[in-house]
Amino acid sequence: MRTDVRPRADGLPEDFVWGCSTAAYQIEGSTGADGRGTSIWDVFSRRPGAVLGGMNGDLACDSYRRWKEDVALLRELGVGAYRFSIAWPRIQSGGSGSPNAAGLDYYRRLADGLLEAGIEPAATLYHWDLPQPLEDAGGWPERDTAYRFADYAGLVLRALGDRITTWFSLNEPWCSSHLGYALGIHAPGRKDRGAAYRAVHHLLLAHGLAVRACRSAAPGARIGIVLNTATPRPATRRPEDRTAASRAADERTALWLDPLYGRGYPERHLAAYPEVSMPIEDGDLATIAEPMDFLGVNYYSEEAVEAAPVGPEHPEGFRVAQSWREKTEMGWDIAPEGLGRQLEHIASTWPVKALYVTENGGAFPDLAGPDGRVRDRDRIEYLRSHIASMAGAASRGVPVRGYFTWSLLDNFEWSHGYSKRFGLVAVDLVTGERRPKDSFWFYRDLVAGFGS
Ligand code: GCO
Repeated sequence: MRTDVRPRADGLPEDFVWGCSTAAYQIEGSTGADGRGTSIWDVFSRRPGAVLGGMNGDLACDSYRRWKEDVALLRELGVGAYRFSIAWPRIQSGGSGSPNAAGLDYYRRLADGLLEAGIEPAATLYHWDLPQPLEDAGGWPERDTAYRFADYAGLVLRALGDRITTWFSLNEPWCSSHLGYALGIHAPGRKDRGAAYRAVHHLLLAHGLAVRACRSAAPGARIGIVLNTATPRPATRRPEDRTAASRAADERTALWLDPLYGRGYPERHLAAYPEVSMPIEDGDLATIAEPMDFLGVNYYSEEAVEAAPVGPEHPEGFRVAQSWREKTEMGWDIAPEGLGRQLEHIASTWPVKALYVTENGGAFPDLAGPDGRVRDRDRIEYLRSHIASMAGAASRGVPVRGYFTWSLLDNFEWSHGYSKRFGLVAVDLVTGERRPKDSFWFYRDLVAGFGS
């Protein structure tokens, strides 16, 4: 841990960064504007039954046109950074070839607007919106997709690396591989575990190639990856539940962090699933383990798992166990102590130089009163308790350097459409009007109190 940082009473370093996170497909809208190509989410969201109510991101929060309003909200919050994602189809409409100038210009304007407001732009290169032509050519299970991503990353870093100096290669690659290719509940909606594990490898390879691209195209920038790690506990002491928990933890954590930190894939996990194999070629593991500047961790909940009969619903042989705990609107247990536990587990198991909590937040009912005000006390308590848990881990030596809440705005929550609201700010889907909730003012005061 850096010793030059004076730990504060709350354990967080003086230069701790507070921020908010969003993602392109979830907030931008304008999916047909200015040369943007089609992504797998544009296609998947139109598949009958894929998304609640047949909703999609065509309009979303209209942030492509209203980005100045979003920057003004961030400025009012007083945050030090804003994590957004760059839509690959805006930069290369078909996923390869020369860049779309209008797409680069949009992100240049957004970055400049943030910098003028004293807010650091922090960009995610891939937040799930793969250009559809690349999926038509096989998608992440195909090695070539990793090379296409490397070209895209190099192009963006060369164009924007002077304005944006904090980069995240991928957001939650587990969601891309397992939800997109094994369980089929996210785009592209395939159910093929073999394809999912080929996707695991090519996503990690893509990340490593992007780190190399960053070192050459934007030498002054920093880059990491964002993972939704999890270390579920066994529901009972039964041996089968303990095995289930270790398999679930490996799938969500070691399967990713072991290769990223030069340890190769966890043999225990691959031995548990002999039907899948990793298409490793010479040099791949070294590429994947290219040193990162930091690790982003998304945390929402901590669950217990139990053994489940292997089948279409539970191909891995485990499932989340029922629990008595209070839950968010997503049905996820509210377990603030799990955040500190997760951060300490990661910091004590892998040689992580610096950690950011890149997403943390909760979906709640958010009923507006007759005055239109959303008194989201439940979200305030969720944020307060999780931030306290994170600060506790920091006071015990975990090198956590920043916290980004999910999310600035209510937005398109993937297969749930717009039915689940995570924002500090409510968005009227007809008028586009942004209305800060009580949690917005809570977060503003918390940031002001900590400094940012
Ligand atoms: C994710 C994504 C976000 C989600 C958020 C709430 O990590 O899943 O980054 O796009 O909206 O996590 O589910």
